[in-house]
Amino acid sequence: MWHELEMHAFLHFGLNTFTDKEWGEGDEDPAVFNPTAFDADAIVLGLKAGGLRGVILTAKHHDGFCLWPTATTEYSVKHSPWRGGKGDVVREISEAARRHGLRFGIYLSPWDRNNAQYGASGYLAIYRSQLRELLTNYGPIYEVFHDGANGGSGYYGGARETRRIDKRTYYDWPRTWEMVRALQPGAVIFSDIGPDVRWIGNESGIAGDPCWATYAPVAEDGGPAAVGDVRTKDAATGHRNAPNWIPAECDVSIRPGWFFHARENSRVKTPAQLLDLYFQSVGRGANLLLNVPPDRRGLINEADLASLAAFGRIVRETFSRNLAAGARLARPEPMERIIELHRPAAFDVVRLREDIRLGQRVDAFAIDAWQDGAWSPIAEGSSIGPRRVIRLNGPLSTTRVRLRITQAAAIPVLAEFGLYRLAGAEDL
Ligand code: FUL
Repeated sequence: MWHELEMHAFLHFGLNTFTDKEWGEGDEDPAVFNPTAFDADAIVLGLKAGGLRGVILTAKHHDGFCLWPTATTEYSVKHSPWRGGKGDVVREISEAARRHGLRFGIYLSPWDRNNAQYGASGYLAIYRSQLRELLTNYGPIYEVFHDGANGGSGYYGGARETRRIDKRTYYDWPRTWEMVRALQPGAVIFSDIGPDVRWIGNESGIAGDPCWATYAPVAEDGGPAAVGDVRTKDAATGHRNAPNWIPAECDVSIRPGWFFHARENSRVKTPAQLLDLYFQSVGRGANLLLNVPPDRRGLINEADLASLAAFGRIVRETFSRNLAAGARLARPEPMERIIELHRPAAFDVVRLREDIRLGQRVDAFAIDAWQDGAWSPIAEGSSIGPRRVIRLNGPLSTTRVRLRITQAAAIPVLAEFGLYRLAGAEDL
């Protein structure tokens, strides 16, 4: 299911939205959290127009401020003027997501710059209680996102000091993950090394090429990675034949920052930039986690909405019509397929998908088009996995297209060999 999402949304929202910061210190006044027109339905519908099929909310960022009325700390929306202290952003976004058919996931920062106990063992019980609240009170959760940024200076209940933790041991992740499994068996767990989904290793939205879903986490020094390691090696490409299925997620913001800053309104990524990211992430078999931060009204800003809507329309229209649908499969060999179209069709996008229930089998492939009485090569690549979407330099008109699997670990089982025409790209 997770692979089928292809694109989902990140919502960075909290005190930083109102203080114009990226990382709050943990001493900001909860009273500043006061969106004037918060509308979860409008937010979710804006994301949906962009083709995003899930939404992960920063229930708590590094500053420790909780967007739901948690019992674990006073540092939450309970002490904000918004909805008279009775508001719950997690509730409103999760319900709106369900109403509009998007999955709902949570980001809960392990680093907490507000909590007096951060750095000591007592904090772990607090972190797990927060997670428990989020995993029990808000319906099905599809992804739990554990951020790797950890430890440093902070307010820490007034201590105002620097606290360093041992990332490998402090959080005792395996126990926390057990709890996630027990409470939300359908959720995938994201962290820098998995266990279910891995970080691609950059925040620019770009996967490696190839990008294998299999991966054996390696530490930067080349040794095996331990739980809690950040910046592992080879995360962008994964490893061919590694024993674990840990597909990659590409997180990137539609703006320079993760949180909303009015000064960045003119630097929202354009539909053309989003489309490039689509091909470099989704197109290589990873998922794109696109951050769209609500503004101080509690709405997605008009600039972001416009870009998202135009991008979403291009993707939707492009893939709504497979030009190879109904074509004759002239050569249906596992290692070579030729599709014959009834009439010449112009396409500029090819989409391949493997049936990943049987694993990732293809090591290399090439695509040719029949032109002027001979086969002419138009694309080649290595990993396919959940998908490979190739954008050609320009539209190509032909009646026959050939796919050759030039290397495979086992008999390839394809779920799709589709041809598409980029829709509306002339407007970009
Ligand atoms: C990073 C954080 O430090 C950023 O603020 C943001 O939340 C990003 C998604 O992850 O590690």
